[in-house]
Amino acid sequence: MEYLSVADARTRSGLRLVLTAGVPGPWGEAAKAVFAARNVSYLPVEQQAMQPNEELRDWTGHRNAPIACLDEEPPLTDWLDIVLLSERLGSGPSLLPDGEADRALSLGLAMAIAGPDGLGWHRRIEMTVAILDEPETTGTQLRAILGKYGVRPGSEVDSEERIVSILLGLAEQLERQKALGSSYFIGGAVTVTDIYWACFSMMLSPLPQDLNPMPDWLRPLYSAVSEKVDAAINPILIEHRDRIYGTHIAIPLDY
Ligand SMILES: N[C@@H](CCC(=O)N[C@@H](CS)C(=O)NCC(=O)O)C(=O)O
Repeated sequence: MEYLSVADARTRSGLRLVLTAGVPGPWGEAAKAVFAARNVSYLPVEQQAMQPNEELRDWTGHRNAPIACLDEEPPLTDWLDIVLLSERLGSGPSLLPDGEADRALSLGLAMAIAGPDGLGWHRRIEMTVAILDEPETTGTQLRAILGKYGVRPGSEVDSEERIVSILLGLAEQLERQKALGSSYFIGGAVTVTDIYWACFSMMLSPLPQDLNPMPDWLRPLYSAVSEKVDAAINPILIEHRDRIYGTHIAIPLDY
């Protein structure tokens, strides 16, 4: 993907979406998929993973990704704000169910996937906690960044339990839907929940290299899951995400 530099992006108007260049950051991939499904176009802007990104901070007040910057409006970093922006700007079928209870269920499950204390949050802890043991990270900026992501010695113990619980809950919901004749998380059509699960599943069981061309160092990190987590990846979850990528998200991934 071609990215604008922050300096160039600042001179442009319209929607600019800051994304971590070169890796499939799950929050960024989900934002891209949601905007695409809602026919919202944007200019991609480069963020560098785990770096200070000072120019970006100067522009938006934030250093990580994704960040959605629409004209002079305040930059949006939260997954929910990005989803609601796609609803506001986009066209075609909504990615949120009609009824309030179904809408709450859809957003609640997406929060379990992408929100604080959710699947992505805890999976990141599992993947990065070992960095704390590397002597060169002592006192560095990287250590400070990890601290903001809740990465502390021993924090991975709770993470495994939380990841398993979320995976079991997601699989239960798909089983319930299957019994009703639907292959989507809620109702009979694609919602943000389907898209967020598909994108975040890359952190546990990535699509093959030809569809998700990750750098060599990243694939083993994303793929290595504990036995307990592996046992909680019900095949219905993988069948679902393959179907969602096959139908609702552009592949091969381009980042
Ligand atoms: N602000 C986002 C979470 C964003 C996030 O955690 N981004 C991470 C993963 S894509 C990131 O930018 N990591 C690289 C970095 O921190 O430089 C939300 O609340 O939904």
